[in-house]
Amino acid sequence: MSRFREGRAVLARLAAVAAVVSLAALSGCAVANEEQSAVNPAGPSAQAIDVHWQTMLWVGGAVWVIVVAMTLATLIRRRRREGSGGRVTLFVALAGAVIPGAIVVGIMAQSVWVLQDINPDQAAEDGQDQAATTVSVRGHQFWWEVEYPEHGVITANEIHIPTDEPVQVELTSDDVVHSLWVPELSGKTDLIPGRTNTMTLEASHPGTYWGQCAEYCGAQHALMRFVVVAHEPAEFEGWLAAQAEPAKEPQQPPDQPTDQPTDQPTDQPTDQQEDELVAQGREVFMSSSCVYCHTIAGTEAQGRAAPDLTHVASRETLAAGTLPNTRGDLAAWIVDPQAIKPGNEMPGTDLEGQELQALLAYLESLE
Ligand code: HEC
Ligand SMILES: [Cu+2]
Repeated sequence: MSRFREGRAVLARLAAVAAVVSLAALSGCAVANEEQSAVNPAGPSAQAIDVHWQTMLWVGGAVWVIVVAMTLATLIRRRRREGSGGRVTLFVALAGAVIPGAIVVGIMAQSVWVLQDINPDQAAEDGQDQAATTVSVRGHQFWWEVEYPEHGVITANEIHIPTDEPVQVELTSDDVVHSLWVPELSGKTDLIPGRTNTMTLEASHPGTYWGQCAEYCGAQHALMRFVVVAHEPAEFEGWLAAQAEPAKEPQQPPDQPTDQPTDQPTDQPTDQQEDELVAQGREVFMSSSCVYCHTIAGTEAQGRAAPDLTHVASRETLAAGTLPNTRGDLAAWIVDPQAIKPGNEMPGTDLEGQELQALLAYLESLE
């Protein structure tokens, strides 16, 4: 085989490999998790980013097709035409420098414009809709503290916002660098210890949008998830008001025995039995180590190292999107959080039986 033929065979093989790899990469995009898709924008920032992404995809795709077609044409065409030096030089200048240069400058200009567009400081300077709601988010290994400073509300792993209104989000971190990303609503912004970054979240429709820590922050980085819940504005006000309330105190069971004997065997606990269980669970919580890390507003539990549990039962998930918030999963979490999310900051407990049941009943009453 001549040198020339050999070279062509190698080139052809390379082109085939490149084509297969590109197709595989593209199909990877197509099966991306539907819950966190940047190409399914649900707010203005994500929309601007999506337009930019589509531009890069289609322009880049067109360049790729043209280059591959020309490579194949060169491989198939055997004879080199002589005497067309001038045209070749022009072609090299256009296709090698002028056109790629124009594409790169165009895409850069668009990306600068998109960055300006989604920058909250820029929006404020332009006097565009000033954010009426401010949320502070503090990153922790491996969960999110969410505070509404003007309303005295603290929650965790859920950011509730009203629809059709830019919400200013102030970001900082307690330990290492994290990054907040809700692909359907906006781009990523880092949470950095000792400084405050701002971003805007805006959702055009009510719904639940999944987000994710997007900066590797330790063993459980992948289980540092959260949701943004967008409400109609009136519903949002209702949510804020409910969250601003201190925790519901258990009903004290009446001292006088009622006409219904409590030891009567039933499958379902009566309301009174449930109330007693909840009151007992409050005791268990307040006399356990839980109080050193967790706050339950209106009680003596005022720890700040862990998610606020004042309204934990109103949340959709436990441990930053790791588990659904059901009684069974709550029990599994409390008994052995290290088995579920190894390396997280919560130790296990040896509570069991009646005490555990009571604790679960109490936590589930915290709506
Ligand atoms: C040393 C501190 C510490 C102690 C003690 C502790 N926790 Fe936690 N707890 C945490 C941390 C940190 C998290 C968040 C873990 C994560 O998601 O990475 C957490 C998460 C939770 C959650 C999930 C909250 C949510 O919204 O995701 C519940 C419920 C909970 N703890 C209950 C308890 C109970 C009940 C006790 C006492 C038996 C207890 N914890 C003791 C630190 C602690
Ligand atoms: Cu993180």
